[in-house]
Amino acid sequence: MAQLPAPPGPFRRGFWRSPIRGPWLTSVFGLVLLLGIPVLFVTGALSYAAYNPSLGRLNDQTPDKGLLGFYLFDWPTHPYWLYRLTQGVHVTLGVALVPVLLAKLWSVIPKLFEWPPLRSAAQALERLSLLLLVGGAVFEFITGILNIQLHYVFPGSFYTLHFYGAWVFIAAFTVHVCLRLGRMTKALRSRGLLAELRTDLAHTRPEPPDPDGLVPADPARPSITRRGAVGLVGAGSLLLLGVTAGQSIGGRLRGTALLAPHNRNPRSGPNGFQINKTAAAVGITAAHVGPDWRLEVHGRGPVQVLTRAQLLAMHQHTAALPIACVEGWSTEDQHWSGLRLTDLAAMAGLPDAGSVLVESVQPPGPYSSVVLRGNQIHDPRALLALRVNGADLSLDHGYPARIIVPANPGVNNTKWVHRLTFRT
Ligand SMILES: Nc1nc2c(c(=O)[nH]1)N[C@H]1C(S)=C(S)[C@@H](COP(=O)(O)O)O[C@H]1N2
Ligand SMILES: [Mo]
Repeated sequence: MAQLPAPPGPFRRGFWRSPIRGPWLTSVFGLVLLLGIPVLFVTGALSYAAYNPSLGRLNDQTPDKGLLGFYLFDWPTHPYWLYRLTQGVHVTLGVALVPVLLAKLWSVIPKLFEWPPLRSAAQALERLSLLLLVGGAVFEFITGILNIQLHYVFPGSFYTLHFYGAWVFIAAFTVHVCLRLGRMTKALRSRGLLAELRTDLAHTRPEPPDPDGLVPADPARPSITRRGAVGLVGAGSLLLLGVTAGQSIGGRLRGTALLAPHNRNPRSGPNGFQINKTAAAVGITAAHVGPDWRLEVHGRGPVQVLTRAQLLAMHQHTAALPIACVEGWSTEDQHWSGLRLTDLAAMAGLPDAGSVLVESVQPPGPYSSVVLRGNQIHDPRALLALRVNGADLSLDHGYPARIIVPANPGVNNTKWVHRLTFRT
């Protein structure tokens, strides 16, 4: 078959001239991703499980997940900091891996312009899998970062996009690893890391030609060493780590989380910890939560309707629990007090309640209501909180009453609650 000559520009091998591009450098970045991406995938899958998606549409924005939900399990309430840890790792690691991902893509870019584009059925299949791999990676990183930076640019649809994207990506990633692991280990063995870190610019030479065509046919003079390239990417990752991790670790480090939207305690005082959505932002007015506010408790038997004063007159319980948001930030433990959900279930005539529908006064929409599971109701630290750190809840933290449950994703700790419906 006659072969068309490659069009000028990036499709010609002579276009890509970086002398450090080659299997070794690609494999160094590849190895870091090989270690990091499974952690991202597992913590992400856990984050999804933490929403209790099997409890129905209110919790789950991905009702058609089908087989992809095979691994779901009842999200535990122990240890109480579990979601703070898994989601903090997910977000921090995801942000820190961005420079590595970009470097890896840079290192293999000549492959994108392979010519001829379709040589054989096998090669076409391989290119399709690479498209899913690269597309999947870029898609997951972009949707994740948009979500943490812009607070739910796609309310409702983020989970769906990020969840399906994750499965496509991890499938392509697994295929890629199976196909390339051998080549990667060989490439890593071809040069010693320490020797490479000691090589200066004058001694930086291209790798021997490789079957993938990463090594340039017509190398330019080096302008950076491999040590420089690895160091630059590593420094970029460390910098991102340094300006992100504080939002999850908290304490003195909180102020270092310059990249995080919630890097600072908004105020001092008992209610001076992170606020996700303010009352004003979701349309809560004084009328919703003024003296006419009542808590309705539904279950078996007559509906209980209670004022805040009546709730405060009941036996109060306390729990020290953080708020941990899907965006990756979390608070220190706050000291909440209020009524145990398990006591409210008993009051509703369902002491063995298997789930509870929590509804807020917020106009229906994302995060205005949620369903919690039996293990969350019956944990003695699971509260309908009325006060925090010794003061009444502020309006922005959910006054008159909010949910706080150990290890629960922040988004399921509904604020401004006005109705609880317990079910068997
Ligand atoms: N009714 C209602 N409750 C809500 C939200 C909301 O938008 N509406 N946001 C949730 C989210 S995403 C988080 S992270 C926590 C944050 O609680 P905080 O603002 O008190 O820190 O509240 C949750 N409760
Ligand atoms: Mo959140």
